Amino acid sequence: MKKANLSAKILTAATLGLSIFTFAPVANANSLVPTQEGEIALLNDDNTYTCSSNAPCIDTTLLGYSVKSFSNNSNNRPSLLFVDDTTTQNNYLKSGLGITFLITDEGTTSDAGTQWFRPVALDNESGNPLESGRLEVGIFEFIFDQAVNGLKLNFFDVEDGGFSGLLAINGETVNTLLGEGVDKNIKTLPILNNVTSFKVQLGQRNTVKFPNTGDGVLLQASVPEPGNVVSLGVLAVAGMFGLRKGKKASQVN
Ligand SMILES: [Ca+2]
Ligand SMILES: [Ca+2]
Ligand SMILES: [Ca+2]
Repeated sequence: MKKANLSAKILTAATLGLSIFTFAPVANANSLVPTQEGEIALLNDDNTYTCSSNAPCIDTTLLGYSVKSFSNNSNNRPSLLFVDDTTTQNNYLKSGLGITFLITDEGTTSDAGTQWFRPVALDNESGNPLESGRLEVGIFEFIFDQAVNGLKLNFFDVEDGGFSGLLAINGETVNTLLGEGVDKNIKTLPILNNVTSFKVQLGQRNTVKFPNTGDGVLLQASVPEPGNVVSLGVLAVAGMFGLRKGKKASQVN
């Protein structure tokens, strides 16, 4: 990429970030969901960060937290995590295979104009995205640089009960699992305080209600106080371009 192009790209993105910040409603100002669509760079055991697709790679350390992905019995390949808004269709590639987020998903369509964490389940054997990246199932731990108060978690579209919810807080098992709900429901957990980390399960593969696919679930997280998390557009944009020094996010297509 030519230098001029890169500068123009950063400028465009920075302008976009700023406008998102300027016009964001107060209620969303402290969302932990990055405002840009793309893939969350996941924390590895060796303290490096990895994106696995050609989507914009988002460095959440600039927002004060890191995300780890976990396997379980039905999901023995840790899932990927994206930020998605159904206003746009997205076409990404992982190792040449498509991850396509539609404006209307087959089962899990959030309202346009709202950003959600969106898991992408991978095939246990091949590691390929299931359902073209549209099976929204995974287990993730969010680890904060500093403890946060007033943490609010919204789960979108929990239709099959007993799988999705909070698995652990600050490393201690809690298993607050959500019951089933109607299509497009949003379930909010009681506010959590003094949180250094939380682990959630989003959805489940091959459930009783959805034996051939699974129950897809999305997540939002937010905090009430501006001082809690250094979020806001410019920093998120800086993260996308890997401008932070010290921690590296590698990208593998
Ligand atoms: Ca989208
Ligand atoms: Ca889906
Ligand atoms: Ca669902």
